[in-house]
Amino acid sequence: MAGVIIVRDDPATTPAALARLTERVMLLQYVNVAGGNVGETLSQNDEVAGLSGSTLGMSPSGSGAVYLVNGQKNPTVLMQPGEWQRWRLAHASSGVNLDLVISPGCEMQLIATDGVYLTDGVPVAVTSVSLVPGSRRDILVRCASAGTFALSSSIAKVGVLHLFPTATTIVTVQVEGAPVTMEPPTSLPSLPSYMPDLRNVSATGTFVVGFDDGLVTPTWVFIVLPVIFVVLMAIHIALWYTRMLARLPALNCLCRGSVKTKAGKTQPEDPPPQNSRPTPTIEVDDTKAEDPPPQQPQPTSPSRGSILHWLLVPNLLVFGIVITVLLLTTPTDIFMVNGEAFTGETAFQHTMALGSVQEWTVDSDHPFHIHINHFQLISTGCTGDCAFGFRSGNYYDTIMYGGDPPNPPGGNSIIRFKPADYTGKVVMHCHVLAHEDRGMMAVAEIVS
Ligand SMILES: [Cu+2]
Repeated sequence: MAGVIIVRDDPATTPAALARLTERVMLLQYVNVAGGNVGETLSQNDEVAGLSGSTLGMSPSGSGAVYLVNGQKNPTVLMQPGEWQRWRLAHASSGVNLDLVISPGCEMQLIATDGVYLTDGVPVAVTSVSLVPGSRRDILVRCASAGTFALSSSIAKVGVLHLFPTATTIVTVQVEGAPVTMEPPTSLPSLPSYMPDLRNVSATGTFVVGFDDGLVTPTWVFIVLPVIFVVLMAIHIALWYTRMLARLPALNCLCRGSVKTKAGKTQPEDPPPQNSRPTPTIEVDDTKAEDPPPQQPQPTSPSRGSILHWLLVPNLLVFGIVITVLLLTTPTDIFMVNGEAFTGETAFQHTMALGSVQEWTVDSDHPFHIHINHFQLISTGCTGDCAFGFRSGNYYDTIMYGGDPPNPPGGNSIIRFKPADYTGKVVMHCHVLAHEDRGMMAVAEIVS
């Protein structure tokens, strides 16, 4: 379940050309009626876990993945030819990126990112609008002439993490009626005072955010394994000293002693252990297949050394099986921030002072999201435009993939922000729900 909260602009400071636009609020939700996320299993991403097996009346081809807009599949938006509308897009996906394009004949301008107008105060013409999990984008849209157009998911960036992989119409745009002549807004409301332009401001606090994941064996395994080994050896030694195995003489005879054949061949044997008793020699006639069976050895007293040796084999075998099973079955995929899976809300990884200028270096392979304070993107790590459209200078609360292709993956973003008036805990995390819930979350603290 998801919804949208709109914080309205102050009418006194909103440009008239912006205020008069017809608004469309579009809550975009990824749903996979076949179960699971793009490239993931249902257990890793269970947006519709409770609906597994149901198609909700939808029968999409392929993966079964669809986008719903305000709960509808491919709704129709009405516009007049030449009309500019303001669309507020909110991406309520827990783990899939979406790249939107519009049909030729229509155009889009970006005016706000994650609820904040562009820092430079002017709309920017864009050919696509990319949304990572949790992104919000406000865009201006116009189609010049009557007809049916489409806002569609693009597959141009397939290969970028978790992109919705199907070229699908998300919204049908029906343009009809009397043409209108409109000019788009040329200016945007100023940002609030707590979102200053920090591009040329020196930082007074720094922090590095690194995202990692990998298979980790739980600590208890490394405690249990030596305990099991000690127990096995204790049983082994106890049995030996109490001579319980003296009741199993046959076993002893099978493992010790030489076997000499009538043909003079001597079967391989292990060297006798030290302090062991003399071992019996068994005469075996192997010259004829029909020869009578060899004389059965007489029960003898077991050798302590040989029993110890014999018991070591099953002991080590059991221990080897236990090690193998535990090491193969217990590791889980742990997601971490700076090498630590989330351990608690007071395990602060960073402390910052109210009013300081924070400069963070953020590993942008995962969608980094932080609560309380939006941040200004200072540097993306991309050569040219990032594949997901992130631009330095704008404010965001979620960014990802500063190292978009064709740049090398693993690029870092530089962000700055100024904690303004809130003191206390601040949560930061990967905005892929399945990663966050498996530990990719951390807390920082703002102090006065
Ligand atoms: Cu992640």
